[in-house]
Amino acid sequence: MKITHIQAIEVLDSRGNPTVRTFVTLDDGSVGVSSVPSGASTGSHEATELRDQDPKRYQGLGVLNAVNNVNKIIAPKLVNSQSDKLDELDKLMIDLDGTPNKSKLGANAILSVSQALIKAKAVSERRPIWQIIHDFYFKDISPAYPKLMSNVINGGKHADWNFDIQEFIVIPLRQLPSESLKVASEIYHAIQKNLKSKKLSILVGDEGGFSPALNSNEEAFRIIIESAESIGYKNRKDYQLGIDGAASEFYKDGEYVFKKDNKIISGEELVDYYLSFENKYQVYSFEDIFAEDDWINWSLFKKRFNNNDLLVGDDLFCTNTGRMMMGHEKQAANATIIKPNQIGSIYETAEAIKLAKKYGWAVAVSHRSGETEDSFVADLAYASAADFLKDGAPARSDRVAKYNRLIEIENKL
Ligand code: 2PG
Ligand code: MG
Repeated sequence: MKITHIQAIEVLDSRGNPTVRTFVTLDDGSVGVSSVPSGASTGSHEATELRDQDPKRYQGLGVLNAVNNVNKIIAPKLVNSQSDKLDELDKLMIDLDGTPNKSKLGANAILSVSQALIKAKAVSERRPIWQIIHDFYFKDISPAYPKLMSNVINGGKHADWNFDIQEFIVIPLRQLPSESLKVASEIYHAIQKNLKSKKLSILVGDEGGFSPALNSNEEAFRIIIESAESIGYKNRKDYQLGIDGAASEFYKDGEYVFKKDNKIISGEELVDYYLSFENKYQVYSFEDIFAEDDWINWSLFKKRFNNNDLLVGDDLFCTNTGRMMMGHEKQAANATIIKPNQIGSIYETAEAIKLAKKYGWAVAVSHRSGETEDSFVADLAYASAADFLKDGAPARSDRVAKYNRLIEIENKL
């Protein structure tokens, strides 16, 4: 099919900040629409999210320049091209940008087109989005349902007053998305009931998880375990626990500052602190527990922790194959987060997933804290047989959109 029209507009994300939405039209009339998400605890090695920096609009967060780059620079180049060669179209946009981190056109601009092209192809061929992604990028592997990583207690930058650790995550141990979602939702509501009974707040953070005024970071584990037990779910058998430290956010001058626990500790002491989570609460997944360039402590923890558990690089890798190669060489992790907007195109995202699989790492395709109703990552997770789909709480439309999309896929719709 020929691409006949590409148009981007500025819309809002779940935090109420501007983001890019792009419409790609093909000559049979098929339209693909896609919006890009936005992070709060962003890694410094991420591709550029182009913001206008005009203080007179949206506190400088407008994306009219990125929108303009789609409409005035990308569209004239891509319109009239064939839509089938998805990777070549992505490479064309990467070349058009010409910078190592997409700082000219913006990763938000390029990714919105990259995703909308796939969606337009899906509409045109009357096939699900995951099938287009699978057949184009992952045809050597069978699609598979990811397990869910559901962020039920929010701290760090997503609930900017409370826990230093950004996310406390429940990972249901079920095969089907519908069964996993039921476990996550039931635990989420058990936590809500438990907090209410303790006269604690049930207000939520950016990803829909609760952010109660507990006395320490660790107490969040006890709340989750106690709540889950109250409805018959036993840690390890029914679900695993995970954290996302987003530790770059509390790394200051070579030390880690835990405001909640009133302590400042070194990287080596932090290794012991996290190992105590593994022993005391059977925490299974450890994401971004050290700062994004603190390679030494990543590798130290990897040596000392139970290697059946997960040490997950997010800001550490930024969905960037170059960073992943460094991580492999340094034995710094055994799993990676995959966020398309960290790198800025689906072609490069697919390359990162393939590399992670080659290394034998677990793959967690992920949302961002600022999301939209676009559920592209659910299709990507299934198409690439990712081990996990990381999303927020099983509540709020921006988060539930991805979970519900997996349920649609499970029901072959
Ligand atoms: C993370 C994400 C998503 P943000 O750190 O993993 O949970 O947060 O999008 O703010 O980077
Ligand atoms: Mg993270």
